[in-house]
Amino acid sequence: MAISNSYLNGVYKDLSRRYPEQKEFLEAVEEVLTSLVPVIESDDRYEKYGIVERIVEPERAVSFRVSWIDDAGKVRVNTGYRIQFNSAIGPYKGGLRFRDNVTLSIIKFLGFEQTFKNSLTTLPMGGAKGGSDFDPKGKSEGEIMRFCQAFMNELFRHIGPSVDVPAGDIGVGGREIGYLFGQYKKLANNWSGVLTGKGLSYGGSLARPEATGFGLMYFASAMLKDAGKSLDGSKVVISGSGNVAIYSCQKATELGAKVIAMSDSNGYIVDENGIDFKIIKEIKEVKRDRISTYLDYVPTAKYIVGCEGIWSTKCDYAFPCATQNEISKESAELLVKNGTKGVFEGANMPLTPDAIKIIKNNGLLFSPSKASNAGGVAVSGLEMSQNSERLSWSFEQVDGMLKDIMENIYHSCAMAAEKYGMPGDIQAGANIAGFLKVADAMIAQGVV
Ligand code: NDP
Ligand code: 2IT
Repeated sequence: MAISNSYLNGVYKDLSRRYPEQKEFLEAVEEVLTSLVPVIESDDRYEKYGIVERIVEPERAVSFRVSWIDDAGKVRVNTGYRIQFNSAIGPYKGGLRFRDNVTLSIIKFLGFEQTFKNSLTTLPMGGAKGGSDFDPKGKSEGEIMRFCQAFMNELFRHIGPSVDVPAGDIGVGGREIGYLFGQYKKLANNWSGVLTGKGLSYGGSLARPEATGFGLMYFASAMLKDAGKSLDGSKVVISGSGNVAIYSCQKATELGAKVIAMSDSNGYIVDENGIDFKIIKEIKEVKRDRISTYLDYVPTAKYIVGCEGIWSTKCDYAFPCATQNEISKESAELLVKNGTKGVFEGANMPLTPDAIKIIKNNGLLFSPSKASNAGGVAVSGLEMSQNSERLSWSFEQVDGMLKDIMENIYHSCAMAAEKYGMPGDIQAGANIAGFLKVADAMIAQGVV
């Protein structure tokens, strides 16, 4: 369906002509541009200064060869990427994803989304994303370290504390950030906060591991409060069992919800008594094992093969925290049929466009990832501040700031939606509020 504004539609059509194979990137751009119709129609400066055609094109995109040697002595080659999308409001900032399905399209969609997400946090951070089609799963410690070093051998010349500050994402956690940081320091001969998500003993921030999951629940709580509802006493389903999912499970439980299902890419577990996040942490962060082994700890739980089936579990609120497009139209229909009252995105773009339509048309609450998962990058921004002033703040201080930031994001999305005639539409509000700050900075800085 065409976007109902000729300028926006023209930009989108031109982009689809140039990058027809970049499915995820085009999906993300279409979603944002569709929300911007009332903004473009109420202010002609955005068209006059070519803001939309500039904002959909990365300022710089680097693709590079990563060569490393596996434990058997064989030379292996992967593709590395860093897409520096937009630096209007601050240095490029965004995670690195290591997973076998990584493509240029996926990194571009993530970098594009990051630009608006970072703007919503109110902290001075531009948008970027990077990664590689390397999957740490099943690799030895030595292989992971050698891969991270080889990746940084190229990346180091493109980053810096006031240039571009990468962090983690799927497949990149504290362990990988440590190896990447060590190699950066060696090559650059410079000890600076060039990555976030660092270990506590070398410049990391308290509450960064928890930030995305905790932030998601702070955001959902603010949205539910406005709707006269609460997580307390509710049944919740969270997909994934990685960084975002684990700390979402912890905070949801602390707020009185019962988390009854979680998954990995092989299948999902159901525990009607409430999943203990400490067990998931042990399985995934310490043993690096499969979620099916939850049954060794809780024999009364159930394990079902296949990950998308998790959305057939009856719950009050759903939190997709695994990966893009994990909720299809059919899964969205199941959620509606089962009486789910809200869907809050923890992963980036976990609902397909059709699934979002079904959720919204049936009156469920819906929060888009660029708003509700902004807690991770927000605390990354706070880690950068702490590194700059060479101090470290207490857990309570960082967690308190995170909660304030997430509540502010919710209110600024709600206000933008209201102002542009779409009250309650947090998806549109997030796109508009995120866009305005970046677009106004781009206008002020001229055509560059
Ligand atoms: P992790 O690598 O820590 O965890 C990813 C989890 O998702 C793993 O449990 C993985 O299982 C599972 N998974 C992957 N694909 C599927 C699938 N198709 N169905 C079910 N489970 C699947 O990544 P993160 O938790 O860091 O990231 C999760 C999502 O959150 C991503 O979309 C990421 O972009 C987003 N995000 C992350 C932030 C962060 O700070 N880390 C911040 C904001 C967003 P398996 O073990 O089988 O691979
Ligand atoms: O998608 C995301 O916001 C992240 N993976 C976190 C990025 C960051 O720089 O902390």
